[in-house]
Amino acid sequence: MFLWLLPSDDRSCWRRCCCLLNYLLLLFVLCCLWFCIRSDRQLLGPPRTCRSQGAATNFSIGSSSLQSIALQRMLYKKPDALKPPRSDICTMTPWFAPIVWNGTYNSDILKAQFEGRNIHIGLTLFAIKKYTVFVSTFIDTAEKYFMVGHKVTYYVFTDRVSDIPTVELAEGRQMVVLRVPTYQRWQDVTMRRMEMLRNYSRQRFIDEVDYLVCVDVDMRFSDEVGVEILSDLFGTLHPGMYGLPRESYTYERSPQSEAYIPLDEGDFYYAGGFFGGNIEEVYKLTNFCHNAMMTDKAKNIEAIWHDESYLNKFFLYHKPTKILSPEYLWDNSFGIPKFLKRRRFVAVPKNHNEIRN
Ligand code: 4GW
Ligand code: MN
Repeated sequence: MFLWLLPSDDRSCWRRCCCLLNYLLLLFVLCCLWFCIRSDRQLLGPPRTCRSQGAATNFSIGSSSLQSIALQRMLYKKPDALKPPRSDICTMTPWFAPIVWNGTYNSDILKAQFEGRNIHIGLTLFAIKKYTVFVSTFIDTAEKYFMVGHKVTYYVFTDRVSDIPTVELAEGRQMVVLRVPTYQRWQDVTMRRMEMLRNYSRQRFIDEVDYLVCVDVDMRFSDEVGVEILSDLFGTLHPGMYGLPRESYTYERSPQSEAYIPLDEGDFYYAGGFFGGNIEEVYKLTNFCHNAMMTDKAKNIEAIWHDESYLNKFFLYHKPTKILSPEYLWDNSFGIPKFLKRRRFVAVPKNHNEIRN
């Protein structure tokens, strides 16, 4: 309003000055804006998109994505940092792989962790020659206890496709029967499982399932086996050898064999009848075992406990990330020791003469 007090020449001069100032201000704001956008790009690398979904925000940076999650309240018994849940058994290896025993984990917490991941588990079993008689009990009991509520595919390897019974399966579960060759020698029947698992891992399992669980067929499930067993690579303590000193483990002791383990080495004795993990790890395991067997075969040697000996060699130098206690592979002929709170997967007694001839 003071402009009106000035002479008219001076007034138009002031107007021009104000106009110029406005232009400069606009230029300054544009410069700032450009600078902000540029520095933001340099900090984050490739272009960034941000989607807002209520409370959750997802960022895609290049090919990876960062997600925010909704937190869920849960009520359960508090863990005690100064008191282990059980003191009668060992629950952790020196390489920090948990040993899974009843009473050491909370399955509600584990279930919540797996919820929404929609995992698919492959359970492999071999029923060659007369071992087809074990299939129906195996599947019936697995339907009741094995990974209930999860997607499961039973892969049944057999040379007698027509002997495999059709079993009614729960929703989300299916059976795939795979015809495989048989071998004359029984040692080859058990050992060649490694080769077939290796081949199918790279041909098929890698595209179909997230985890593989590879077990003996002469077994029945008699209690829950769930996501607590899952890990990148897991093995199981042999029910006959968990408490022994390493020198008495029945490892292969001949230095000529690929399965050789010296007397001063060894952590545990793992059972050949229950191992697994993700497909990459199961591939490494089965590929190693098969190749080691072939190397020995070329030298006309075979490890003392066949596939189990090569499995033990592999686990010694490529340690499992989780270990299952003998709850997961028990044989009632060993009695029922006090520490064994559950028997989840138990050997079906077999008439050796009848079944193996
Ligand atoms: C001796 O005559 C035999 S036959 C030893 C094993 C045989 C065998 C094993 C067989 O004829 N058919 C067969 O399918 N298998 C598979 O190998 C089957 O999945 C079985 O569970 C697995 C290991 O053999 P196994 O259960 O008899 O071994 P152990 O007694 O040590 O659990
Ligand atoms: Mn068996």
